[in-house]
Amino acid sequence: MNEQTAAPIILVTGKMMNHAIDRLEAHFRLLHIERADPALVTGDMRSMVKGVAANTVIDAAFIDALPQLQIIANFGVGYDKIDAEHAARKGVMVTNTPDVLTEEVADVAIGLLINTVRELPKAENWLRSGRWRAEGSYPLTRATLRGRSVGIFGLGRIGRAVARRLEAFGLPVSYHGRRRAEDVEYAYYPTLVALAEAVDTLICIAPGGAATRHAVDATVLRALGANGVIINMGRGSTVDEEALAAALREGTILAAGLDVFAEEPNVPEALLSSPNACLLPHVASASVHTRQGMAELMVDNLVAWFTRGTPLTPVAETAHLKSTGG
Ligand code: NAP
Ligand code: 8YV
Repeated sequence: MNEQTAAPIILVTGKMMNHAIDRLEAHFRLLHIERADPALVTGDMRSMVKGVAANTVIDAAFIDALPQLQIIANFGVGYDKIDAEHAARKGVMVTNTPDVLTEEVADVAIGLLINTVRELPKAENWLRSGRWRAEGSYPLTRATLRGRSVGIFGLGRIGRAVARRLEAFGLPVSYHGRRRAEDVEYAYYPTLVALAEAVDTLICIAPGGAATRHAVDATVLRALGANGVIINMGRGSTVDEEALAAALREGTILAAGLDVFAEEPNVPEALLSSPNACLLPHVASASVHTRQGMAELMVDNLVAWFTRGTPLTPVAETAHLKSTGG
């Protein structure tokens, strides 16, 4: 595939880091599109594009606009932006980037938890703005990690890495998912409300999509209680942001730490102005080390598909598909 004329054509959607582009260019011929909009698909794209390297939404209409498409390689482990069910129906493989970001994201989950509970960003601002010198020590934080009990919504690869860290912090862990995990001893709750009732700290690291949309709603927030802290690392869509802003405002819960939002990069004003929300711009995997690892796995999936007909990390919806070659 190094021979440029024989190399398959890959369409890169959205902005992709240079490391990914360099690795893609070593194996493929590339075309670029700003966003995956069927109206922007040219005749050349229609007739030649066999793979997509995706960093944008890829919906059914875009998949249909590329009749030669064989594979969509997503830059990221969460693939709620890709219509994987439609891809499966059309025989189009979808891959994601699991594992290579697990520990990094778990590190940031713990960092965000500590920042939220112990108010470290606000304390730093206190120092930088001269208030330490002018007014004295930063006020004692109302909250502490000590004595907390943590529930994890989505005990998958990242959820487990977070749980291992929490164990080292001496905090009890329990979880909710669609099924009990037989290989862990953490307490399992069959509903999210039951989990929220049992803990005072909820860490969400479940995938986005229809099945989890607004899973964290006003009822779950009430169940978490007045000492409650919620950390969302998964997807913004899993939390009802309006209900969350109201819960923060009214003291239904104590604080929230959010790395993800429903309409990124737009963050609701009610959260921006909330003094007890600690907000990050979706940075959990955003180190050079980890983003390069993700880029490599994304490209390796494309290379494996076009050289041997099976990708390294297919998503569940398309794992059964076989390459027909060509
Ligand atoms: P994973 O290993 O597939 O874990 C997902 C977990 O969620 C599984 O334990 C699954 O358990 C549970 N789950 C799935 N659907 C559910 C549902 N409808 N209700 C309740 N639980 C459900 O994935 P991962 O590698 O840990 O990544 C998890 C998510 O983190 C990604 O999908 C992505 O959205 C997010 N993420 C965010 C960042 C960031 O930068 N903030 C970075 C990486 C990943 P069951 O199958 O037993 O239900
Ligand atoms: C990335 C992520 O920020 O992997 C995921 O699911 O949310 C993050 O690692 C994102 O995919 C890159 O755009």
